Amino acid sequence: MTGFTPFPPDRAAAYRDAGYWTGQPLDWVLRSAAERRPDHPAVIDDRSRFTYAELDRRADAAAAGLLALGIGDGHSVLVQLPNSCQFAVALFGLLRAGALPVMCLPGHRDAELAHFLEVSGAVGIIVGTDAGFDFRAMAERLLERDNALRHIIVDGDAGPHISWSQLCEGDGQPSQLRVDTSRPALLLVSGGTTGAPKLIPRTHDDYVYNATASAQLCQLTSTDVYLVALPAGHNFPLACPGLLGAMTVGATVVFGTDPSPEAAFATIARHGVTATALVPALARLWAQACEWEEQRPTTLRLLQVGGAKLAADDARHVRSTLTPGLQQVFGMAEGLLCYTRIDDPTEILEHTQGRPLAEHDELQIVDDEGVAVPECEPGELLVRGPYTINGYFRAEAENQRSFTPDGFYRSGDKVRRLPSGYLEVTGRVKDVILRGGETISALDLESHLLTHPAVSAAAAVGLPDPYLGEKICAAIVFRGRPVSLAELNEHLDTRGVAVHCRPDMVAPMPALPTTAVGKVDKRTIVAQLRP
Ligand code: OOB
Repeated sequence: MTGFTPFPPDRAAAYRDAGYWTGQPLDWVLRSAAERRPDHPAVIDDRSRFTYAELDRRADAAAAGLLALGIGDGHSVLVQLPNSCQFAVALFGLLRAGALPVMCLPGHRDAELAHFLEVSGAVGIIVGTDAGFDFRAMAERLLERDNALRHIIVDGDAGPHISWSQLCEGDGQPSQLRVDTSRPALLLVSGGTTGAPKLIPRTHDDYVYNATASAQLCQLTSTDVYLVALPAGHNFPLACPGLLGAMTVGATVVFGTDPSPEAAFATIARHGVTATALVPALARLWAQACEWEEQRPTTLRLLQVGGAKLAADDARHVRSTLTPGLQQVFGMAEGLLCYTRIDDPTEILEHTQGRPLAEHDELQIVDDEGVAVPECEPGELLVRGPYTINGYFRAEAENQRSFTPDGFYRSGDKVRRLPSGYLEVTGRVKDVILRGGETISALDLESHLLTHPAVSAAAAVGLPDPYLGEKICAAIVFRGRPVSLAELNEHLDTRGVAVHCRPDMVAPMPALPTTAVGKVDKRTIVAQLRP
């Protein structure tokens, strides 16, 4: 496979010797659960529920259907399905056909998908039909472009295209594939809010480890019920431990399609959900909703929050309203996962973003010159390890920038390592505002703004200014009546925020624009506010 950077042989051997990589293909996660607990509920959505044996059989049927179409053996296929049992059928069906699923999110649109098609050379796309957007029409537009796309497969009304449910109808048994587990099992898409999204090849070996070790760390067991609240194709709900991790222990996975507190709380109550993963904006909303929703989550024992920085005040609020079992997760589709541990003290749970999953995760925290910074000092996080990629898929120029010569991934995240070994994320290397010769950390300012009782969400961005270079704009969602710039700055004054770090303007917004997984999308904010 061209454009895939494998792990170097010496490190691969070390990870095998140390027991991280077991040589199991990713679809084994389902096969082995089906052997151990055939009659246990595996996946549930609003329309259906399958036991492990049923899901296993359906994945086989899907694989046979895909192979009959000529899709298999290294072919890439874009998967853009809503959270549903069919998401799981499609993922395992593709794996068993020997195809390479590209995990798109329902929020992706023409520009992103066209890019994924071009880079992956995908021959097929599997889309759904609900969710208030015409995914089928988008797939048709993509088919007309110059790419390798040949098959549009639709779960729902397929029109002239291939019906997913018909494709899955047979009872064919695909022949047992011999898989090289050091090769990619699937392609994730990068969550970056800057530049074109990149494709991230995750190998069978590293992703099986990712899911299995995460489930172990979170102490998941077969009695757990995991709710997929974020888009299922994102690494966090997919494998940290998410859907795949839940399967490694034979737990039950519930697919939610509406993460609003009202809908999600009802789903949690109906199915006795014990664990889920959210981005901070949703966790904050769920915690606030406990004030007005009658039905609150009572069964949740593990609430993972990650994808962006969770403010300490929000962490405390989440723990007091939703569950004391808050877990902060600092992760990336490229690999590295940091988790707080279940029995960590309050200080760690509320003020840090966890520590690495694996003993063999190698972290460096460096300054602009690439020199290691002293403990507790912020610097850029570089990482390599048993489940961190060694290069983006078919992105030579990007790889030159994003990886050091000895194979460390430059995360672009600014962190400090505390004496406890835990990390605190202090911002993005590039998420700074350059105002009149000063460098202002956007994350820092946002965390101060969020402490004002009238501020529901905040994003600090730099806007061009003829005198200052950039001026500081605070895009803010207010609870009720907007607060003036003067009043906000008074509040920042009482918190001891330096004068040059205070906003020059406030832009009230009904909601902050978000990326496909629900993180604040600053590029769009700047585009909206630029004069
Ligand atoms: C997760 O993955 P991605 O690929 O969508 O985004 C990764 C980036 C990180 O590089 C970092 O900038 C940011 O998202 N991030 C956080 C964070 N968790 C992720 N920033 C501050 N605090 C955190 N806790 O977002 C992701 C993947 C797996 C598990 C969890 C999150």
